[in-house]
Amino acid sequence: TESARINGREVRFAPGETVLEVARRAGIPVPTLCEFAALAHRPGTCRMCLVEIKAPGEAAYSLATACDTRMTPGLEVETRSKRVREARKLQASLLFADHCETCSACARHGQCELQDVARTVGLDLGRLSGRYVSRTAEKDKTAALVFTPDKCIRCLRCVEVCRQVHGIGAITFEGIGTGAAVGFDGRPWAESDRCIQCGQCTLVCPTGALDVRDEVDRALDMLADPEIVTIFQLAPATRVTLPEVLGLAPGENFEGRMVAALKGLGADFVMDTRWSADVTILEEGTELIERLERQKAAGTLATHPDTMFTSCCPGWINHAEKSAPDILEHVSSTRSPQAIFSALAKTWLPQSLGIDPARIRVISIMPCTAKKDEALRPQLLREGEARPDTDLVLTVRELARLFERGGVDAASLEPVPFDTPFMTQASGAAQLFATTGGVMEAALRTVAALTGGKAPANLVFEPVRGLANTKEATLETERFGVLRVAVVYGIRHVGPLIDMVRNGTSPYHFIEVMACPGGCIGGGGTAQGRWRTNLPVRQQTVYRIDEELPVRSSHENPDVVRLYENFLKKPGSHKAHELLHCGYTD
Ligand code: HC0
Ligand code: SF4
Repeated sequence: TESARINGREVRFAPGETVLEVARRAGIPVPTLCEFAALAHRPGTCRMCLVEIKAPGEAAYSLATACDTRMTPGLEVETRSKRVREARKLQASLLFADHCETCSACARHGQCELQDVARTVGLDLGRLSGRYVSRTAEKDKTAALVFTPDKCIRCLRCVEVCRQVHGIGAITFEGIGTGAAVGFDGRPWAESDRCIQCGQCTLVCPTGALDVRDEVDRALDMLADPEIVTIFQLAPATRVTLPEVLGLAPGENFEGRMVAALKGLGADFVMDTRWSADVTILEEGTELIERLERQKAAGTLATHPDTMFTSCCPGWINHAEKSAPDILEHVSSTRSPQAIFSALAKTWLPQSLGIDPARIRVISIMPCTAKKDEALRPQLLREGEARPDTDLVLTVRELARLFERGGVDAASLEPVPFDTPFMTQASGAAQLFATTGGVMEAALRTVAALTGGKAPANLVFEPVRGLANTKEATLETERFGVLRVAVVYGIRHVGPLIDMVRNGTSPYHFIEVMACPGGCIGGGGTAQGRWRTNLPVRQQTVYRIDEELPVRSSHENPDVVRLYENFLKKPGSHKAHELLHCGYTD
């Protein structure tokens, strides 16, 4: 290591480190806006990290951006001189010159990185404030997301996250002067032929420029209407991602407190998407086994597998439809657990409990923004129905707002169990859906049991665990010999697998795809800013919940067995196809 000085204090550093990295490690905060460490993103555009530097032999200090200036031996760095403070203050006021200051009505109010920087530098608004805000810029909305151009500070974090995670470049930098902002190929966002609505860009945006469409008031209206029976479904990942949105540390299962808070707000039923994840495994597993039987009969099972992709991630489905429609025949027709839950909440549940289905509103709580988009898919409309089975989808961030607006403090409540014996009981396998590899592990547990497969004694399939982008595993079965599977997240990493399936060289019988880093625990509806750093803890919490549940495999869930006995007859039945499967748009 080499040595340099920051504010007169000696610091050690490794060659190649930036002034910002060394300062951070030394506990010396430097304000930043465009820089995002987890993406190694440091375009130097916001210029908030200005410091003074002087190399050995130089007579005077000069200003430099700490994020993209490399530390050199003997460098003298000043982070709080008067010149530095004045320069940062000026830079901040330039950022506010074309920033629309409707802060009190902004979703990020109170946890906005631009507000934080303004406070750090002691912003003096002066004559520039709001002077160059574009008067024509309008909000650009999709079913799930909202872009407010005059809140964009041109940090390009969103461009980078979309490029690094998905490699599809759905969001780009457009326009000039004060009109410059990110955009979507010059068209309205909803008409992008690349964006998959994953919401990753909303996780890294430092201001309220990119965010989820706020539908909290619609939920409050439904809760307040005495004619409406509200049924909430809580997605597998929501219980492990809510704590961070509430400002707490990750690592706890918040399920019981979520139920308590929703009941406190007047929810009629609070149920569990994990239950329908178990149903998904029975339908998708049956579909897989039927496909394998056909390949066995044709003699192609070992040589030319007819690969099947999972279908539960709506970001992945959007991508397949927009950019790889020719492989849709390889995508499972089984609906996602969200859609399966809602279809049964509008049919089996009211029939069993004697409720008029017309009074029911299903509200999903999801870690995902694309689930709002999925809920509106025309393929999920039941015949003769005008209203989608899933009436409303709230992300975890909106759930926190629902609690705040509704006046409940979820963190302080005593945990309460789910509502009825219907549609709440879940296996550990269903909890695993929350993370990359989890749908696969759940499927392997059940497929092994149904085909004479060799599952590990503790039911933990290690090769599909962890946070690697791409994973592989095999399962030895009596009925089909060795089955090969793959697990992938990030659209960037699914490309090579799509190519293999296209050109007939895929060795895989089954592939799980999730769009977001780490799967749903890294979904676009979770806590902003903490992207990636907290994924390992969220994932370990998921694994722990699986181990704690008495039933570990989907086909052993007694409430799912009852669903088939009383209503659907068997997995893959005519009725199951009508309610629990769907087609796609190519
Ligand atoms: Fe997921 Fe799902 S696991 S996509 O990640 O399959 O959003 O949590 O709800 O539908 O169950 C998200 C999470 C779900 C669905 C389930 C699947
Ligand atoms: Fe890219 Fe996802 Fe944002 Fe669309 S929603 S622009 S795909 S990061």
